[in-house]
Amino acid sequence: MPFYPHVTFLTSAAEVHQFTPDTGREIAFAGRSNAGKSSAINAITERTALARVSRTPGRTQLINFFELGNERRLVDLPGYGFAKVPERVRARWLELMEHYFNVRESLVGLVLIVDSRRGLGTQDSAMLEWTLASGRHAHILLAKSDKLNRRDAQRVLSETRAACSDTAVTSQLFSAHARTGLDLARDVMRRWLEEKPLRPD
Ligand SMILES: Nc1nc2c(ncn2[C@@H]2O[C@H](COP(=O)(O)OP(=O)(O)O)[C@@H](O)[C@H]2O)c(=O)[nH]1
Ligand SMILES: [Mg+2]
Repeated sequence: MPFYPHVTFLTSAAEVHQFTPDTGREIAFAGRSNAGKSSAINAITERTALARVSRTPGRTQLINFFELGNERRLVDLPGYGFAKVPERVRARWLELMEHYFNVRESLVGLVLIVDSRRGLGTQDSAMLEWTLASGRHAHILLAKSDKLNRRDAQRVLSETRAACSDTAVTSQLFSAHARTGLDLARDVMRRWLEEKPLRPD
């Protein structure tokens, strides 16, 4: 039984006016290109090709919206950090992200996908700061943890938690291929999507 049995693709947006209506709640997935974001989305939703697993990273500069049901959405943000992306594409990415974070009232939290072999990078930290500064939740998936032995996996988890110890950011090990950490990630998402607003609207 899939965790989100009714998940469907809604739309791809390159501009603010193409965003889906800003109602209900949504969780955004972000990360460096090739960090394992599409694989994580597919594993968490039990779909094989909901988010395309790309072999040419850094090409998609679109925000993809998926409906989970009951006005709850999962949002696939364009990846960053790909070295060969021209400067104007980078600037465009920044502009789109700024717009998204600034206007999107239904955005409750960010799931940040970090390759567990690389650990947190500068841009990852910037994404976290952005999220926290706007009063939203953040959770890190240390992805592809099947590539690490147990000791190294625990080390990167400890380091990540230490780096975030002054904040409310949580983190966990995750592997789409080995299918580990799926339930923990889903629990975090469920809490964010279901929790009561601070001020009832
Ligand atoms: N070993 C391993 N490889 C993974 C895992 N998740 C993704 N990958 C590989 O990493 C590459 C990038 O994955 P993708 O999901 O497209 O990353 P994205 O660019 O962040 O969306 C692909 O070759 C995937 O097969 C994982 O859990 N374990
Ligand atoms: Mg992808």
